Amino acid sequence: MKNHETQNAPGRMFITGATSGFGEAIARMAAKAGYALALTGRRSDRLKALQAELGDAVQHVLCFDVRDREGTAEAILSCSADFIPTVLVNNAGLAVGREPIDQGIYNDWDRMIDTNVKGLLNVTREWTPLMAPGSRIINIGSVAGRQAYPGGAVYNASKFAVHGLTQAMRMDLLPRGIQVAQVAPGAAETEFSVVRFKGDEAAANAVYGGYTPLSAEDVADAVMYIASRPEHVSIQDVLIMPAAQASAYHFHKLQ
Ligand code: NDP
Ligand code: 8X3
Repeated sequence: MKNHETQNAPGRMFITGATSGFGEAIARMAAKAGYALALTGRRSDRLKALQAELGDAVQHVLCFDVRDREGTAEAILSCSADFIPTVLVNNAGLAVGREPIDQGIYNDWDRMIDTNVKGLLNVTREWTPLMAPGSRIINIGSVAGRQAYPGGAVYNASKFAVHGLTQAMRMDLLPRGIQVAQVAPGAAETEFSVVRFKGDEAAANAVYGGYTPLSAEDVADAVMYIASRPEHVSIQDVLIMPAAQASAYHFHKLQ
């Protein structure tokens, strides 16, 4: 279903990690559907370029690192009083490295846990007290949060954490009428693998060879579907994979 305009009145969407990949695609689709947007990320040049493209739909551009608890709180506090999100998309995240556990790099581990788990918590803790009944939170998990794979340990742990947090948040926020959903994608071609392989483009491209991966727009479409359901409908969990991927480790590749 591509019509995200008719099911539910568009409101205000706060997107973490809007400078590339899923977040950027979500911002474009949400602007088209009539949402007012807050775009966030660490790269201010990317944020400004997207703001210029999307025009009046963008109400706030917030350049901050979700790992920085004080900076996150300040950025959220700087939003105007009339910009309390009706949809919070916790998307900012990354994988760094593919080393087995006995060769893991502490700094890589910290980056993943501090961004994917603590960053999501920082943003959620600041916004949830203010959000109104009928609002939604959409967490971006991963197939890596359902199935572990070799060389994925700490990324797996961080996305298993998102899976668990999504369930517990849903229970905690049920009495307040705030829905909590997870979109868990399989392999999608974004900047994700370039970041994971620390700028090694050949290694990143190899991840997507021999099959058609998901695009950022495929994942954004799932987020928009959840966001645009009528208020009484709660889509709790979407596992979205390329047709050529059956699990975290089963791919049908044509070489
Ligand atoms: P991208 O690398 O294209 O985008 C990641 C986004 O996260 C960027 O906008 C980046 O912005 C932001 N980000 C990263 N670290 C921080 C930070 N410390 N503070 C604020 N923002 C940050 O990757 P994707 O779009 O693919 O990834 C988005 C999410 O989807 C991640 O959570 C990822 O784990 C998940 N995912 C990705 C899959 C894939 O195959 N691509 C599959 C399943 C899940 P900036 O660098 O400007 O801060
Ligand atoms: C990203 C998908 O399979 O590279 O979350 O972990 S995978």
